[in-house]
Amino acid sequence: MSAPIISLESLTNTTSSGQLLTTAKSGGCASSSCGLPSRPADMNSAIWEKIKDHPCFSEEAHHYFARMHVAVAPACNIQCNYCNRKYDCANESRPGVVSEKLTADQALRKVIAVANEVPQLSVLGIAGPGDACYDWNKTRATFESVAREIPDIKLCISTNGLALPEHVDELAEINVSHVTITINMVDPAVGEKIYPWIFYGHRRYTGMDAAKILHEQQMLGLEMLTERGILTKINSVMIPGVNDQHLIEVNKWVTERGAFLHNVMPLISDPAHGTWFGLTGQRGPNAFELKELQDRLEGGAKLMRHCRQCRADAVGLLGTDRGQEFTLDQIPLEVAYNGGKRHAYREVVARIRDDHVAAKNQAITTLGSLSARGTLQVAVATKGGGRINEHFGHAKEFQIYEASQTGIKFVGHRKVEPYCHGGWGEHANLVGIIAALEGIDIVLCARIGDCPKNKLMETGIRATEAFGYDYIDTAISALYATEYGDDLSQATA
Ligand code: CLF
Ligand code: SF4
Repeated sequence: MSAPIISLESLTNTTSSGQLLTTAKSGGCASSSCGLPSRPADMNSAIWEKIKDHPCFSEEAHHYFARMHVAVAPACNIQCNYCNRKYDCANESRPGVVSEKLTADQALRKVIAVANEVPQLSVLGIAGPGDACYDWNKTRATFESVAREIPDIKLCISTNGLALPEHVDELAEINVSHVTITINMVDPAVGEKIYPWIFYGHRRYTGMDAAKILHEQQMLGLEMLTERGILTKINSVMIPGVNDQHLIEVNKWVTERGAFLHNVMPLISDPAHGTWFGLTGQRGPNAFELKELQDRLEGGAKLMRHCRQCRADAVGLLGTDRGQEFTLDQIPLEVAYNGGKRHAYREVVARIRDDHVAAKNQAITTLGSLSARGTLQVAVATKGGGRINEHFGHAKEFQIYEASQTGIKFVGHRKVEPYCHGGWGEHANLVGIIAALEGIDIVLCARIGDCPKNKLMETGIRATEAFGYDYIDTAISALYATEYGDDLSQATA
């Protein structure tokens, strides 16, 4: 493969917009020259405008754009059996995490500080640490003040849905364009196993009554959002033996009511988190069970498979949380917005994005031209930009792709502890990485040493840096063609 046209580092580590633009101009295939729009052929332009820079609502956009959360909404009106109130809302966040709670003014300072430093920033989300609709005044005040300072940032919330209907009109009025509702059931008999109580209309409900009210509010809220053209994502926590089979029914209900995306998340159940499910031994699904269910749900609302179960104060590209760089104590009391880096970055992305899509289309054409059948499971180390641009030893996660003659599908990610520690390899972490890569045929990365490469090979997992900095799809299609046509050892030597 050819040398990289553009690297993510050149986009995000340079400080002057001039440098950014020079980098883009030096690229090989200019966006317009490919003659292909980055908008998918089966998507209308109004939807595309809404998702093209939202990293959660578009898998393609998550290679380029970042979200940040501000933890301004601590209060919650329900109890989920997978939640411990000492931690953030587990409907949208990795359980067991505590975020720095902010006032609306503090949140504004933080958003400006991040927007000045993180050019990929495109979305501000409020995902707790409680419920964004129940703790409405803080949510609204935050969105209004941020929108005044940074008008082009997209506004996004996550809610359990109970208080959603009463705020839908206000959400539309203040231009909240994306809403996530966590819907784990459409049958109150299932719901009462997940929700011990809710607080609604100034009183507490339990059992079937609680689950029935929650269900009705969630469906009403979803329908109201659809009517107003606000894009919706449904999060469902997959709880084996409780709602795993039932999520097929949930998928049907939400698809009928206009949900754009369905994100099935694995229950993370650790006794140390002190949740009801954690303490009573309720297990979460493994990666294979999750994928099997996701595959069965294909055909309804689009499926999200790239969720990272973020923190309620997450910052950055999905999978690379920079939140610790922007704690309140590191942000000046007075901070003014400067959109220079963000605008320069967007210009660069606009130029390279169609090139990326053209590469994807070429990869699909290559696969479609093969007569062979079979699948290839590929793990990729990447920092973003759709390229293989991370060293094996630095990777905190691997993106997983499944290649077949019909195309290349992103099927998820697997988190790992990085192998490399200041120049030397940590054997225990390599053992964990090998376990996390179970079922993978080949690992693609920018660099890998002989030691980890040989250890992987001993367990039947090949690894190569031969495609370093290439587009992921281009590399995988070439590998697949070699695997099912010629000799893969040529590619991995
Ligand atoms: Fe945040 Fe959620 Fe908006 Fe995204 S996260 S409120 S939709 S901006 Fe995204 Fe994070 Fe998954 Fe959420 S990866 S947990 S889906
Ligand atoms: Fe916890 Fe979120 Fe459920 Fe409230 S909605 S109980 S914060 S997981």
